[in-house]
This record gives sequence, structure tokens and C-alpha cells, in this order.
Amino acid sequence: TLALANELPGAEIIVVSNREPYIHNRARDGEVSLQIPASGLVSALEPVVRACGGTWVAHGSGTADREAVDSHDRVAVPPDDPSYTLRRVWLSDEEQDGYYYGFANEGLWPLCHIAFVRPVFRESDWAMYRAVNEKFADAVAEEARGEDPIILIQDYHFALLPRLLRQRLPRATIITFWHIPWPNAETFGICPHREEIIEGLLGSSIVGFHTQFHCSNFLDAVDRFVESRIVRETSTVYYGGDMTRVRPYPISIAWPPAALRRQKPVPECRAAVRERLGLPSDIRIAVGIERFDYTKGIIDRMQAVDSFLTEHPEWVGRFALVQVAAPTRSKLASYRALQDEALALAEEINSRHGGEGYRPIVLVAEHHEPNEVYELFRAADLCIVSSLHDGMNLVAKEFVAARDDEQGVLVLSAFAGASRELGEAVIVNPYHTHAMGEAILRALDMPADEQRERMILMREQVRARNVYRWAGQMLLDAARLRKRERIARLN
Ligand code: GDG
Repeated sequence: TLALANELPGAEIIVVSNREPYIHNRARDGEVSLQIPASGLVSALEPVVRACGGTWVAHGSGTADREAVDSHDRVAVPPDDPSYTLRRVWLSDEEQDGYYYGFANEGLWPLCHIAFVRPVFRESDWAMYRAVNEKFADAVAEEARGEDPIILIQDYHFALLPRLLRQRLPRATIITFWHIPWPNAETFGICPHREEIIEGLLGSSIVGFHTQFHCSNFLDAVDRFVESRIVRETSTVYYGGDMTRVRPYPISIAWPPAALRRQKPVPECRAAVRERLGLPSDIRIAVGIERFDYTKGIIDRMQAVDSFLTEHPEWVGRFALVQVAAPTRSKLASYRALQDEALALAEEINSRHGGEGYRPIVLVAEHHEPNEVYELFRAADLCIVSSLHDGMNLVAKEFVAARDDEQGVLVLSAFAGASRELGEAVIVNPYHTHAMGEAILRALDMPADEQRERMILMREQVRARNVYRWAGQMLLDAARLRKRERIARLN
């Protein structure tokens, strides 16, 4: 942080995301409680903004958010140690339906994940998406004190925002990070608004993705759908009068993670979790933790457990999958259908392999506190991340960070960005049910020495390439750009 402050003397930092890092809710008893949302983006970015200060602009979504506001829709956060300003933007139900549920989550989310859920593009959603991007552009311009802030735009909700901000603040340094995959050009091409989306993003000084693969896909889409000049060697796009660099910044977690500080030793976590879930003390467990989303391969993971128990019946009664799935986007039919399907499948598998108090699949469809999440990671013999497609996946990195005992096996989808960095995991294809079942067996049989060797390498990777480095690298690139621009203006 100190080095960064030297590189960016007096720079003003503004982060924009849909989700706010602190949600104020009023409970039935009238008490206001503070919720920290289950989102990869917030887990990754919040520690950085805490360290740098500045302003975070986001949609105010909590039932008591408006009451928590001091003046002009601003509030100082975190509440117990105020270190930056949260500026809330208020959206009507109609705006939220069109921009968030509609265009962003029924259009762009399935489009970019190639998850075989057909993307839906409604004209009315697109109109709302454009209007909300304008609304955020006004809010950011209002918050900016100087002419050249550094603006960090987060995610697929704001593809049009970079260009709208470039018009309002021509000298700003705009860094846009796309947290989900960017599909190949052919797939992206089915989006009816592909040109506008690409032109919008090219208002950025830098566009970032998790992997080089997603950067290349983006450059291919630029090449195919807009008139521009691309220099592949430096990954730079010249479009109109603008120059945009396209760079990989693999996201990560804070090291050490805050929730690890309050954890008991691993044997105590193992005992506590087994007791709380009513499982025998000697049972081996796998954990899965995520938002209840169809890209995460929750159904496929349960099918793999089914295949494993069918092929290796000696494990019946000795192994269980503990699946935590926090409900998300439940307003959308595709999400409700997944929840129903998963509950029914868990019941069906449990009735076939279970009995006498034994359930091979323990499905808890509730949000958990970070402490409980880390306790589960520490209690587990293996963690299964079986995303069908995932930008990065922070759960994989959190599991590795949680295991300071250097034990435990990570079973990881080849289609999560994290598999590029965590090669010592047992890498699986979640579409290959039988092979994933065999991977579970391999993980359960893995000797302690081998677990340790693999875990040490993965922990080293997550420690060295932590979230401070992710944000730091983006800000250092911004600093270099600003210096170059200053020199160019001198000539
Ligand atoms: C997007 C991209 C990319 C989950 N359930 C609970 C809970 N979580 C936390 C996890 C983790 C976070 O939510 C999920 O992060 P992921 O990265 O795995 O996934 P997405 O939310 O889809 O995030 C993804 C990420 O953005 C960052 O760029 O990696 O590819 O899809 O931190 O621990 N946390 C709590 N209770 C839960 O029940 N407290």
C-alpha cells in the first residue's frame, strides 16, 4: 500500500460496482443489522479499498440503507473503522428488473458463461441497462473532486459506463475489470448489442480479465465487430481517438484471510462441524460452497457423488458431501428451477444410498457467515469446485488459505480460471460424471505426504499472488499510464 501511495501521489480512487460492500437491513424486531454479501467481487475488492481509501459507488439495496445515510446518500464505512465513503445509487423496481435481472443476469451472464442456459435479450431490458449505466455515470461524475480520478469499474453490469465516463471526464484513468469469462467471438456475436457493448468497454484506459484466454477472446470480438486497429503484441486497441490496453489480472483473496484469525485448530473444527450436522465423528467429508448458481455445477457434483457411491459401495456410510448453497437471484425462473432440481436430486440420492440416519448429501441452502465457511473448509477432507465455467473462482483459493495444517485435497474444474494457477489440485471435467466420481476416490485415498506437497505449492501461489497484488498491479499500470500521459502533454 505504501509503495502504491508513492506511485499515485494524491490520486483520487473511485470504485463502481452494482453490489454494495455493506448492506443495512431492518429485522422483524426492528433492529438494524449489517450484512456483508456473498460475492466474489466484494470479498476481493473490499480489503483493497479499505487500505487505499476513496469512494465506492454502488446500488443501495438493503431495507434500512436509506436510514443509514448521513448526507447526500453517503455513508462512511466500515462502521467500526470508517476508512472510505460509500455512495449509494437508488434504483426503482423497474430499473432493477430491466438492468440487473434482465439484461445483466438473463442476457450477459449466460452469454458469457456458455452454460447452456439460453441468454434472453429483451429490448426493454436493454433500454433500462442503458439508463442505469447513465445514472451511475452521473453519480460518479458528481463524486469526482478533480478532473483526473482513477475509476475502477467492476463487472458486466457496467459495459457502457466506461464510454459514458470518458465523455464526462476525458482525463480520468478508467480501469474496467470484467469478473466473468469473455466467450469466443462467435458466441459473443449472438448478443444483439455486441457493437455498443464493445464500444462502451473501449472507453476504458485498461480492460482487465482473469486470464490471458479471456483477453484473447475479447480482442477477437473487437477485431470481428468494430472498426479498430489492434496491436496484438502489446494487447492494445486503437479505436476512434482512444487507446485501450487489454490485460490479465488474476484476482485472489486477502492473505491471510481475516476469517482465519478466529479459527480453532483443525481437529476441533472437524469435530464441531460433524456434531452440528449430526454426522458420525469418523465420517470423511467433501464440501461445496457457493451461491446457488447454474454455472457452479452443483447438480453435476451431486451426480458424481452418486456415481462414486454406486461404483464404490464400500464408501456408503463413510462419506458425505456437505453442500452449502446461498440462495441468489431467486427472482429468475432459471435460478428457482435449479434450486428445485438440486433439492429433489439430493433427496433422491439420499433415499437410494442413505438410511439409518445416514445422508450422503447434506444440502444446506442458506447464507453462512464467513467464520462458518472457514470452519467448514477446515473440517473437510476435500473441497469440490466443479464450475461448468467460471471467471476465476475464489472458493478454491479460500479452501487452500484455510488449510494451514497443509492437509486436504482440492478437486477443481478445468473450466474455472483458478485451474490455471492451482495446477496441484485434482483437475476434473465436471461434464464427465464418472471421472469426477473417480477423482473423489483418488482424493479420499491420497496419502498425507502427497496432500501436503500439493497443498504447500498451492498455498505458496495464493499467498504470493494475493488480492493486494491483483489491485496493486492494476493501480501500478494506471500510475505508469498517467506518467506517460503527463510526459506526452509536455511535448
Ligand atoms: C464472480 C465470478 C470470480 C459463497 N457462499 C457463501 C459465501 N460465499 C463466498 C465465497 C467466495 C464468494 O462468495 C464467491 O466467489 P466466487 O469467486 O467463487 O464466485 P462468484 O460470486 O460467482 O464471483 C468469479 C469472482 O467474481 C471474483 O472476480 O472469481 O469467477 O463468477 O468468497 O466464500 N460467503 C458467505 N456465506 C455463504 O454462504 N459468507
